[in-house]
Amino acid sequence: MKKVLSIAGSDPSGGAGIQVDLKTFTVLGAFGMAVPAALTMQNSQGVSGVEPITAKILAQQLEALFSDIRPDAVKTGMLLTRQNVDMVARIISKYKIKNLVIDPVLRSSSGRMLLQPAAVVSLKKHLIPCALIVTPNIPEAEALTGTMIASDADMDFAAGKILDMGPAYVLIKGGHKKGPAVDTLYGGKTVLSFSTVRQKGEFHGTGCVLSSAITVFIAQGYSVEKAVEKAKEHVENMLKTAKPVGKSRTKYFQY
Ligand code: PXL
Repeated sequence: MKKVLSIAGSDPSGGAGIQVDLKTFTVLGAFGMAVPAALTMQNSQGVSGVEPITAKILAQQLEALFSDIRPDAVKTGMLLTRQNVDMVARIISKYKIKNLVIDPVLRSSSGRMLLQPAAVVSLKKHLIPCALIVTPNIPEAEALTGTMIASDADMDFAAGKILDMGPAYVLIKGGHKKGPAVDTLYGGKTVLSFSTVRQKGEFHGTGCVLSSAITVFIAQGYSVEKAVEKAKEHVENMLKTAKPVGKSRTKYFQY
């Protein structure tokens, strides 16, 4: 049995954050664990509030877990504060967690800030160096590197800057660009592009599901390249059956 952990925000509507991470872990055959680093108040119409879990309580949750159970892979999502980013980095280093997937969540689709600006520096300096793979979308890659990404050359340049921070791989998700959705994986022997047909509609939690699926496949022993390929397949399948759950047209993954 492979054990995987999500350290991320709570989305009570069940479409993103630790709730959807656990659903993804379960459906892909892993034993899922979850530590909330922040709470969100939200429904299908958007995020109306965010509240951090204190770094002290975050540390107590992680220490209780890691002193007993060793996860095969860990992902981080919404961490909200600099203190939480630093605490996660400290504990991940202390327990020598190697299979770390970082989804550098900055904002919700509705535009709400999910990582405080002061935390971006800590993410780059302390947490990203511990990662096996970081999975930014284009706005996140721009924020991490302080560069604009308008062309393929811009994306290559930004990927190089993120790899310089120390992770083994970076997957830049092209969904925020016009045209076909192409995700590009840097860090292996060759640059790999994963292109998918763009699905109609607005979706909630796509990034969370992708990074969770990558985490499971890495725990199961797949190479990063294969884990990304299989995770992309999973997301593509889930997009086909996604449905609105509330008053907005935003679609949620149906597990
Ligand atoms: O998809 C980004 C995201 C991550 N984590 C939590 C969220 C959201 C978006 O709303 O609520 C908890």
